[in-house]
Amino acid sequence: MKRIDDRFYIAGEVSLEDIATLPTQGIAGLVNARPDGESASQPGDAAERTASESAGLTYHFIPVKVDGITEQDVKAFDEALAKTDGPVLAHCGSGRRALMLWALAEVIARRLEPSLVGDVGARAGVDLSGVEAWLRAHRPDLLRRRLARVQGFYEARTSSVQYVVSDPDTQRCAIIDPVLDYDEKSGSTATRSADAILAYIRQAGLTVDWILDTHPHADHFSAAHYLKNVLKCPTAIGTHVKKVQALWKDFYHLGDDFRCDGSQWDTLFNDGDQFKIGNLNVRVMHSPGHTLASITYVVEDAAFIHDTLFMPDSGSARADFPGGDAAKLWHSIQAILALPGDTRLLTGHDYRPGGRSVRWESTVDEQLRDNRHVARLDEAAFVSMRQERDATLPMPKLILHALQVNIRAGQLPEPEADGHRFLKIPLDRFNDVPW
Ligand SMILES: N[C@@H](CCC(=O)N[C@@H](CS)C(=O)NCC(=O)O)C(=O)O
Ligand SMILES: [Fe+2]
Repeated sequence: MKRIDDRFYIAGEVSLEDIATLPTQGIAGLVNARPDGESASQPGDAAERTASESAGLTYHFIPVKVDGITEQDVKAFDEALAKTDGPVLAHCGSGRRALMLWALAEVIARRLEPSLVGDVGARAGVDLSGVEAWLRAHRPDLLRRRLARVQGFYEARTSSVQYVVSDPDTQRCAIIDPVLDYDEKSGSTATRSADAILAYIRQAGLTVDWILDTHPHADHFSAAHYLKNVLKCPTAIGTHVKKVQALWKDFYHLGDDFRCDGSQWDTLFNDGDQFKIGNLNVRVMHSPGHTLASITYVVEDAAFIHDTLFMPDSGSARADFPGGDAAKLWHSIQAILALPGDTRLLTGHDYRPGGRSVRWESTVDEQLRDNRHVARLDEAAFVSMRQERDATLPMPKLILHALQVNIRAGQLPEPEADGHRFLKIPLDRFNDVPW
């Protein structure tokens, strides 16, 4: 007898003596999933029913063959478990059909992710590959990845795209890469962009679970801090932001009171971390190259790829900021392009080549076919193209303004004695760069 969880156990063939001892092992019900006459030694339906009843067990006969399980069988099995007040033992010849019925019932009731069925089988030492085949044949809807609802917001001053990704079932959402407006000519800040996101969230009736940044931006201020104050919900970024903080602490000659431990965010994500937005599954991919700390959020069928790839006609992000690395960017891009071909890719900027109208969504297949920096190129060609091009690019207009704010999770410098905030601009830290 193998324990699957507190309420469910499986076994291969059982004898009438075994059945008599089940109540002493805490079992309240028996499901017999084995058709009569499969082996000479099996007691069979009638004898097992009598033995169960005299032991005080509930008894259900749901005979199935591996290739012949019907939806009706799964339903009957689910009801048998629901009707039994206590743990159930299900058996067949080896336990495999018993566990298949259980896994199918759990998946259909949405208590178990189809992708986790294999792990259940591995833990029990049972081959459950038949479950996916069954789902493909009978319930393909359950295998389809859930669709994330994505709303993009274009911020024209810095050509940035901000996102709200939400779960249509639960109305929970995350905000990704929100911009705090800044006019460098007057030194004015504003929350117009962030407030437009808040208005959408309110109008759509969404609840915000997360404020996420993909990387410490070099061209605009993050609105994460402002939104956290309004929404009282956690902020997050990639864990390697600590290295970016250390790098820029030196550039800005910050004092020891500036902590390079990422504590300015509530959560720091590692490569492979998983979390949920409502019922949507999110997986974090470390995507360095543009910055040391860049991450991609893969939300079901939508990946927020920030500054790795732009739209196919625009190519890719630069890799020449402190901590940038063109070869690492190539590998990060390859990992993104290894996602399923219909994955929606949501980029972090659209510089509208040729003045075309703004676009921010592509797919893996489109990028593989058309991206002008990546399609049909190898790593060496990409790296030399990127390095040549980066050598011609002036620093972003706001890089020195933005990083000192963004390494503090979007918190502006504290006001000085006169009540005003000041930015600090290091001079002559970037030499030999185009102006
Ligand atoms: N002109 C823009 C340039 C911004 C910029 O450098 N953007 C980065 C992303 S943060 C990039 O990858 N640009 C690619 C390119 O310009 O080719 C500015 O001054 O803000
Ligand atoms: Fe960027």
